[in-house]
Amino acid sequence: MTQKLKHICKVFGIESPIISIETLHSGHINDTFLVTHKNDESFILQKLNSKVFKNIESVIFNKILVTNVLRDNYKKKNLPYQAITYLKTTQNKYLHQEADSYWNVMEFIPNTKTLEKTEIPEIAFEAGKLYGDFIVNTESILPESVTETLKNFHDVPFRFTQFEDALKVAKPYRLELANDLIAFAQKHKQTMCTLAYLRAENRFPIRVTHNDAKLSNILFDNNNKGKAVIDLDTIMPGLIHYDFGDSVRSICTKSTEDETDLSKIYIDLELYEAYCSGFALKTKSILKPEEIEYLPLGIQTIIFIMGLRFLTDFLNNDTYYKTTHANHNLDRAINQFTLLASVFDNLKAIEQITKQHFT
Ligand code: GN1
Ligand code: MG
Repeated sequence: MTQKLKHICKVFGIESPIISIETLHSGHINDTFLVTHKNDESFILQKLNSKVFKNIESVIFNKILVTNVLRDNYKKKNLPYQAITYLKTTQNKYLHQEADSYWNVMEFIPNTKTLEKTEIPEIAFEAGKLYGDFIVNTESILPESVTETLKNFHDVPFRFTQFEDALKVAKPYRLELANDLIAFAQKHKQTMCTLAYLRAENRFPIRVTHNDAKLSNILFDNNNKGKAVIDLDTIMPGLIHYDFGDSVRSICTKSTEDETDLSKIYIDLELYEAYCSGFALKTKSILKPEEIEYLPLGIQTIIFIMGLRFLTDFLNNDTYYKTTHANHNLDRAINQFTLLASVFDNLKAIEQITKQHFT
């Protein structure tokens, strides 16, 4: 493998001496490697999953378009962030295809780190500002100029159909294990379809959105200041609610998606207050009242979608997400539905905090 990876590096103009190539294990879909080069210069090598992303050219186009705009805006407005720099191959392309593998390479931003979870409100506040500024600074891009590379990605009716198809073919022992989760999904289906119906009625502006706006997709510097938004593979036209909600589901709980001790999985209102105030600070002036009104439903809907997708993959014998142990997807679905139940229990407080920061 290392020889193969070194060859890909060469295609992107990264010559010897390469000091090390290390696999990064955080993603559920693509394969990612950290390449350490001479002079402390490092790169991120990414092999895109072509089973998931059928239109990889457009994925790359979306990423380049957005990073270029972010870079210009950060500079123009003197914002303390950095945009990702993608490398070109010796053939002047951002994407390299070899057999059925697709590769792209980014510069690694030195002195930065990612976090899987946090207990620190200042970090949640920073994350809110960074993702808020992402939305504000991509506003100048026409949403139509960005391709919807994964159709209906955050659409509950679509995800529910996939779930129902999985129910029909699932093995009996999997159905049995997932019994309570299946009932939970069916019980909440109707409410969780609300945003999709409102979107179909054109009730919200369509924006350029990140669509995987979780904590681990932020680079923080050594002082815990937000430095860069990463993982731009799912940039598409979308609703602000899902980016906001995805951040809340990953930032405003002290546990990760893989936590199995259910007593540790709950929405932390102090972290929510901090995240919300950072996000509101940046976006308040551009958001429409109907967008603000439905932010709390955005939180619920995206957590529901994640739980449902993990559950569906479990019923389909774990073919979509990478897993490390039997029932991993089931555990993740339990985790997400537990978090959602906590959001339901704290909804009044969440609505109040949201209102307070956005008005
Ligand atoms: C996947 O691979 P990663 O971690 O960037 C998934 C997201 C989910 C996430 C769950 C293309 O993202 O939708 O939120 O796992 N991406 C795709 O953490 O399905
Ligand atoms: Mg992602």
